[in-house]
Parts: sequence; C-alpha cells; structure tokens
Amino acid sequence: MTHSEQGGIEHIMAAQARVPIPEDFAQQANVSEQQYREWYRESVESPETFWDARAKDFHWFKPYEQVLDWQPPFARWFVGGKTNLSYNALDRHVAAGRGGKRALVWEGEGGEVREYTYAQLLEEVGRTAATLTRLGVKQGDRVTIYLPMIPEATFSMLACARIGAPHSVVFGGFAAGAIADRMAASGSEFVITADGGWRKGELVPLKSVVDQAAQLAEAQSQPVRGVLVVQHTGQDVAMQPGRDHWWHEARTEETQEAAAVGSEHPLFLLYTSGSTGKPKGILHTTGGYMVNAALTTHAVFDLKDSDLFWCTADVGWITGHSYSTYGPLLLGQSIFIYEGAHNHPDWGRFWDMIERHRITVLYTAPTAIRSFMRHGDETPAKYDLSSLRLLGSVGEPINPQAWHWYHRVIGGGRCPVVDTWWQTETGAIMLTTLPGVHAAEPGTAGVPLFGIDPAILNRQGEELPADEGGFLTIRQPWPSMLRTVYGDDERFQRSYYGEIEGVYFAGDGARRSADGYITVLGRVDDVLNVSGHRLSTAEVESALVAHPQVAEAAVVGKPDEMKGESIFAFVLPQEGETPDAAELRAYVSGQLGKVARPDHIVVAPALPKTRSGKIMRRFLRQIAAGKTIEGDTSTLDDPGVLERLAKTPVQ
Ligand code: 6R9
Repeated sequence: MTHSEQGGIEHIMAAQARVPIPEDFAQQANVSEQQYREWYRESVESPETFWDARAKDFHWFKPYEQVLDWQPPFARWFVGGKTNLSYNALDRHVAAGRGGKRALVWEGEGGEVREYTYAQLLEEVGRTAATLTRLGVKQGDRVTIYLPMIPEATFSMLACARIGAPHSVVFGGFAAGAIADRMAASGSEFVITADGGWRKGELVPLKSVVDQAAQLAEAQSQPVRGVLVVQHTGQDVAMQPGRDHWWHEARTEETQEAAAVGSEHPLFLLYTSGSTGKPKGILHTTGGYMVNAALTTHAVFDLKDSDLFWCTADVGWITGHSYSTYGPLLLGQSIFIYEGAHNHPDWGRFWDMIERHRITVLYTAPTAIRSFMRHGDETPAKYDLSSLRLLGSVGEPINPQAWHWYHRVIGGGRCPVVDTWWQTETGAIMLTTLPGVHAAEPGTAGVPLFGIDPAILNRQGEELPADEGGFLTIRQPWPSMLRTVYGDDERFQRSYYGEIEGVYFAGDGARRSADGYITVLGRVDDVLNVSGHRLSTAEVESALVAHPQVAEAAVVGKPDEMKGESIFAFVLPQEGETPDAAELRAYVSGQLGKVARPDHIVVAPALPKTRSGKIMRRFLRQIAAGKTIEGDTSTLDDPGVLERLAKTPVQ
C-alpha cells in the first residue's frame, strides 16, 4: 500500500491511538453503527423530518404545527405545540404502568440513603408545585434555586417545570453577591434554599447566604417575596416572618397537575460566564430542550432499565440539568445523586458508592479523574467496580493520561469512555463518540451527534483543511440550543452569532481529522476553565478592583495539572498601598465564591499595556506559565515591564 492510500502517516498513527469499542457493548448498544449513520445523515439533510420523528416519543397536550422556525439567530422548535417537561419525565411513565420503577437514589455525605420510585417522585413534585403555587409562584415567574445536591433540588426543578415557572439554579459555591446579581438580572422574587449543606463533614451555610443575597437584591431594587427553606442539616437559621417558609411546614397535601405550556415557554435560565462583564443568563425553552436532552442521554449513555446512572455534576451547572436530572428522567431511567465531597471520608468514597449501589454508568469531570489518579490505583482497587459498563467525561479537555487511567483503573479496561463536548448554551451533548459505534481517541471528543453540523473556520468564515486548528462553529440550528441571553437579544446575537458571519461560535478552538474526529483545543476567549467551572477573567478582575487597595488587575489562566487551569492574578496596588494576598483571596471569595479565588497573586509594579491602554494578557499568560516571553513586545508602552514582572515574587 502506498503512503497516499493510507491517508498519510499521521492518520495511521492517530488511528492506532484509538481504542476500539468492545464488541459485546456494540451488540447491545441503544444506537448501532448503521443507525448512527442513517440518523445522522437524515438529521442534517432533512432536520425537520428527523426531529419530528424524535418528538413523537413525547406527550404533547397540543400537537405542534411546525417543527422549526429559523429566523437566524432566533430559532423556535415545535412551534404551536403544548407540552410539559415534568409531565413527560413523570406522569407519562406512571401512566404507562412504570410507577414502581426506581427513579432517584440519593446518598448524603453522612451515608443516609433515600430512594424514590417514579410514582413517589411524581407525588413529591406535584406537592412541591402546589406548595410553590400557594406561596404565590405563577407561570412565568423566575424561581431561584440555591440548594445542595439533595432530592429536594430535583423536586424543585421539576416542580418549576410543572408550573411553567422557569428556574434559575445558582451553584451552592457561589457567594451572596453572585446570587443577588442573578436574582436582579432575572427579576426573580422567589428562592428555594436549605438551612445548609454538608461538605467534608462541615456545615455549609446556605440560608444565611440567601439572607444576605436578599438584602443585596433589594438594594438593587429586586424585591424578594418568598423563600422556601428545606430543613436539611438542622443548623440554626433566622426566619423572616411573612417571607420565609419551612418546606416541611408549607408543604401541601394536595398535588398539582402539569400545566400545558408552549413549546417555546422558558424552562430555565442558567447564568454562565462570558468573556466580558456580568454572567449571561442562558435561556432554554421547553420542547426542543426536552427532545434533545432525552435523545442524547439515550444515545450517549445507552441507558436501559437495568442501569443506575450517576452523573456527578451539581445541579448548579448545565450538566446537572441535562444529565443529573432531565435527560435520564425523560427516558424513565434511574439516577443516582450524591451530596458531599468526592474525597470524604477518604479517596475511596466514589468507588464505595459505586460498589454499594451497583452503579452502571458514571459521568464525571477530568479534574476529578486527575485528583483520583494522583491518589493512586490502590484505592479504587479495593472496591468492586464490576457493575460499571460505561464511563463519561465532561467539562474540559481530558488529557490522554487521565483518559487511560479512567479506562484502565475505573473501567477495568472493559468500559467504553465517552468524552463529551458541549456547553451551557448548547443544552445537550454536541460532540462525542457513541459507545457502541465509534472507537475512542483519548484527548479527542469525537464526532457530531444528531442534527449537529460543526465546522472549523478561520476568522473570515472559511472552512479550514483537516488537522488545522481554528474556531469551532455550528452551522445549523439544533433543538436544545439557547434561545437568547435573558433580556438581551442583542448580546445573544453579538456573543454567539456576531463573531463569524452566519454561524454559532462556541468560543472554543478545535481541529478536525481527515475522518471527522474533532479535538477541542480549549477556549479562545477570556473564559477560564478551572476544574471544569467556567469563569471570566473580567469577573475576577472586577472583584479584585473593587478592593480598596487595588487600582487595577489582570487575570489569566495558568495551565495546572490538576485543575486544568488555575487563576493567576496580576494586581496593581493603589498608590502607597501593599495589599495582602491572603486578604485579596478572601475578598474575591466573598464577592464571587470560592471557585473564583485566585491561586496565584503577583502584586505588580505595573501592567504590560499597549499605547492605547489595552492590557496584553498574552504576555501575562507566558509569565504566569513561567515561560520566556515570546512575540512582538514593541507595541508595549513600556517593554521593560515584562522583565520586572517576571522577577516579582508570586504569592
Ligand atoms: C458542559 C459544560 C463549556 C466549556 C466549553 C469548553 C469546555 C466542556 C469539554 C470541554 C473539551 C470536552 N468543555 N466539555 N472542552 N472537551 N469534553 O461543561 O458546559 O460549563 O458551559 O462549559 O467547557 O471550553 O466551551 P459549560
């Protein structure tokens, strides 16, 4: 065979690096190779026919008249249809005689276990919906959820969906200021929270944080009418009469039916970091999100009645929406959720739960995998992980070393590993390998899922040849795509459809191999990915600049073996001040939450700026990474700054 027949030596090498799918897995997979091929072709050639067929699996109170109405960049899916996501995730299964099937298994950090069948979950959600209604929540009202990973989080999300009151879940690690900003931005008057949560054996305050947030929200003219409080830890909290209600006291006996809402009725808002300014309220609506959350769960996680699926993501993130909650429940399958730290009481906690609950499919983040890997093979080896049959990764690129460790040590070499690329904005998985179809290439997400039409483009919008890095874009609309940035169509258009003419621009760089595998190279904008959490450099900078001793700040990511990226802050003090690094960390923590705390701080004599005053983060990234400065420094106002900066101690 000649060199060219083989498609080039790199291609052979890449193909060899791929890990074939296990034959026995392929035999039983929900999606076969032939089905992927046929469905994929149909989904991009005649999307309306394809999605119409998928939507037929669900209950519609009123059938839709049109599958897609695409007025770029605004899409409406299943137009004219009425449905309800909570109905489709609960009532539909119970009505089909599957009420006795296990829906949810929860374990608390202290070891307490609670289980709910579909019939029980329906009852809980129906009662929660009635309770919220009694407190004054109406269709269309935004409800803020600030809860730990407890069953009430699941009940609350589904209850909001049942009423048609879009939820806005705020991750429990965010501080009061972040909650208040999100409440004000979304005009949310109601909050569901708990007295507190558990983390590494310690009590985490939640209700007291909500109290502060409510004050801050009111200072931004955002009234707070009702706070529903789950009694979870039993810690002392202050209750404000008239506003605050204990969940167990307010809970009604009666249940509430699912409201028939329009297919484009807002299902939830989820605030995420963009490259500038305040977090964006990503808006997802009902019908399209429902259909694609379910389809991707079915295809990627291969769920069957015998499975117990554990997606370790907190409901504060999109993964916790689509795969810890909605996707698997829409399929009528069983989910496992856990409240607590992954290393409490020790590094065996995950494996112990997998053994005890016989979890079959595990979906987690590279940052967690790397931290387990660092603690050695001996810990997982002590547990029986033979129930596992499929593993998934999400949140950031997974380095091949961690991929192989996950595959070998956790998956016993027998489980396929899927590396799923997607975003808060995309609502559902976009790129992956399917476990019964595609060989996996460690470090490379894989191929597009149904209806996803990716292209690797340059700035001018020209498609790049194979293996060349460029901007990851999506050409056609897909059902679970964000509909807008809440209250700001202009920002939606500018951020996602303004960068490159006519296509959705994800903010990531990527390259595609000759045979179609896409490797995501990471963000090309000022968005940091710290342990799989999205943060914008601008957000951390504004928090630092708010400190009275700080005049200016520039934040960059520093490659980090464990976290993917760590936060590196260059801080220019106010004249005559010497800010203390520990205090600055605590200050940012207090403003934004622990996730945003800078790992490294340099109190800088000056910042490298162009003559027009723009901070050159490119050079700061090199300094942070401990590299020698490369590139043209002549545009700098004072090139000597770089040398002085490199010599300044890192705190
Ligand atoms: C689902 C989720 C989105 C950003 C995304 C990208 C990074 C996520 C990835 C990945 C490489 C993967 N990302 N999964 N990068 N390979 N498998 O994480 O949503 O929090 O919005 O983050 O995360 O940079 O743009 P979100």
